[in-house]
Amino acid sequence: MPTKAVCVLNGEVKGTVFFNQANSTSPVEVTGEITGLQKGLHGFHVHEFGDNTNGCISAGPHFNPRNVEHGGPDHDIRHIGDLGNIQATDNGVAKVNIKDKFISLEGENSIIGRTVVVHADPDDLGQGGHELSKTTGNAGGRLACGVIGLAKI
Ligand SMILES: [Cu+2]
Ligand SMILES: [Zn+2]
Repeated sequence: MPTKAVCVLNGEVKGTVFFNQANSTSPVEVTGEITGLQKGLHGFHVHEFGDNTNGCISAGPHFNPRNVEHGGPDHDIRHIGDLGNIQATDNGVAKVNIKDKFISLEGENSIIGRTVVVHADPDDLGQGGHELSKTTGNAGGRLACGVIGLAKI
């Protein structure tokens, strides 16, 4: 049974992201568009809590049920929520087109009810040598966020 989810991002930038998983062991396809960004790379993560009471900061740290260091989406050692970067073009639009094997829409790695955050700066994928590289990728402020919810199939 496929599962679908959606996240509407609000803040200094805006966007909508869709999640689609064909079955519980399939990768999750993440698609969508974010607008109003500065040109370049922006960290793009699933954070632990579906809580926006004090803005995006209430979403807490990266979703990390395995309790390991931050990494890039292609790394074996990474937070479940580490989806890497999205890239905005000259017009400030970033198209999202990710296929990820770590996140899920069900089970222990489920991202339903958690928060997508788009950051001001690039995620260094754990390799920047900054004191924050191994926890956040040093991706800077939280430009927009939204809670991931189930969508109609
Ligand atoms: Cu983040
Ligand atoms: Zn992380």
